[in-house]
Amino acid sequence: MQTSTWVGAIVIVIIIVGGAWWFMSQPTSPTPETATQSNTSATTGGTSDNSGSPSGNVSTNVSGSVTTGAPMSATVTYSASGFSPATITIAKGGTVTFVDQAGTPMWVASDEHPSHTEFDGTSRTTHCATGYTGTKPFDQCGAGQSYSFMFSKVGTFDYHNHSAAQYTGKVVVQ
Ligand SMILES: [Cu+2]
Repeated sequence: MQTSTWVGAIVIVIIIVGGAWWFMSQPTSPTPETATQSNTSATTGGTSDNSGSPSGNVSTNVSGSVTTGAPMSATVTYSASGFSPATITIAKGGTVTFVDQAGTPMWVASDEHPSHTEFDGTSRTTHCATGYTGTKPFDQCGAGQSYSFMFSKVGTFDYHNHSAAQYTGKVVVQ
């Protein structure tokens, strides 16, 4: 009984393996058609994906912002290669935080170097003076690890590192 059971099992395995081999080898000629069909459907799928992705981007933009699409806060890092990103866009009323990761002095200040008058017309010697009571300047007025400034007016504002003025950047306020 055991021997006939083993024989039966072996026969079944042979049938399965043989059937599998036949099944695997059989579609060899129909495969190109299948591949062509799947390519066509893949292209169709890609087209529908493309038409679908813009709406996905739109919904991302809508959910990511309320008015202009620019964020209310952003971070710029200062490294050995300078400010990154070199141009940052922020919404009016938003705050940009500059972080020194270079290990060398960072003094963020509005152009032009060395007067720093471009942002609001006041010079560094005026708006960095002790006891200055005017509008808060876009000027760190000294080197530091981190500097945050809230941009309350729309425009494009160039800045530099006053401690190493060859390193520059730009804040776009929308
Ligand atoms: Cu300067």
